[in-house]
Amino acid sequence: MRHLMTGESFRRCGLAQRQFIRFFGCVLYVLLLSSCSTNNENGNTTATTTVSPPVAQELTLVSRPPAIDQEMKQRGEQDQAKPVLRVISPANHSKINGSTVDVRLDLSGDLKGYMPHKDPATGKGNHIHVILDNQPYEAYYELNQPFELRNVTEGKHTLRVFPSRPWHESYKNAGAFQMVDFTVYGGGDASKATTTKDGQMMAAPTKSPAVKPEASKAATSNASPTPAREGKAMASSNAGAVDMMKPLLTYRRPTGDYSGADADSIMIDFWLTNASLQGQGGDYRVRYSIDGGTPGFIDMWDPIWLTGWTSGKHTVKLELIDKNGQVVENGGYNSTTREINVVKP
Ligand SMILES: [Cu+2]
Repeated sequence: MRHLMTGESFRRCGLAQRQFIRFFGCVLYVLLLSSCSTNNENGNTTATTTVSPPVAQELTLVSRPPAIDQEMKQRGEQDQAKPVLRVISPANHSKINGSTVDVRLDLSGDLKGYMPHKDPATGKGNHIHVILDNQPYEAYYELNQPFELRNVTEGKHTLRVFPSRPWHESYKNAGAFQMVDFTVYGGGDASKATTTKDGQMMAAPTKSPAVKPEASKAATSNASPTPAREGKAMASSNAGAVDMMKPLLTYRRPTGDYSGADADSIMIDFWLTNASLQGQGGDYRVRYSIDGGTPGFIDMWDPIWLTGWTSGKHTVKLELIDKNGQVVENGGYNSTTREINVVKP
């Protein structure tokens, strides 16, 4: 009897406890919800926290910004040029000893005055985009001397090059894009410091943290009294299993930092090889997604501009997809995500 009573009271007690826990849980949940929404509101109004993105972002497609239209007019017929590049070095399928790879290019074709050169006053100008493997591109301005890819790791690599305008929109005529592969023996060691030709330290060991592009660029520009060659200490990477005969999407822009007027509308630009898009009678589409959001599609091979960016870091994903919406496999290059940093006043 006593036994039963104890058992029953125990069960009752257990029931009461469970109900209490449930009730308390609900109260906690409601409290959490309200505190979350309060935090969000604070985040929205101050916008100084590092939450990315801090506010909802609504991007809109816009046409080429008027400032660029104006610049195009001032350039005369240059934007109708059909520049043709040829990679002299590294030769396709070549073997290279050591971690520095000289890129030498030959530019020909119907140039209409197009010539890569950095204007010292503005720091801008026509340039060539140089892409090692599937890393972000590097800008190469003065073709009379080679561009040095430094600290290139051992193994197989791809190099992609194509001419660009000062606002980083690429020329898309036949022959503008070139791609080669090469293999490095005794390449760069990620644990060793990268130095300039004079042996001057230009970057800390790339192990951790990775070399910051801005830091190495700054170091290059004032490395020595004699103007240093254009070049860049490369991040560690190797070629994907790319088939040069298969459809290939080359991610170009956006990349890096955007501030001031540059952050108003940001261009997505890419190169397409062995594929035509559905708006031009082909089978393929380019799918883009910002911050992992609802994807958009590009069916004509032209740059697009998106406006409405909020301050902070954003990811941009660009993919080449087939009729069935599947990413076209080609060494992993046809699906690329880059992080950009937008700074708005
Ligand atoms: Cu560029």
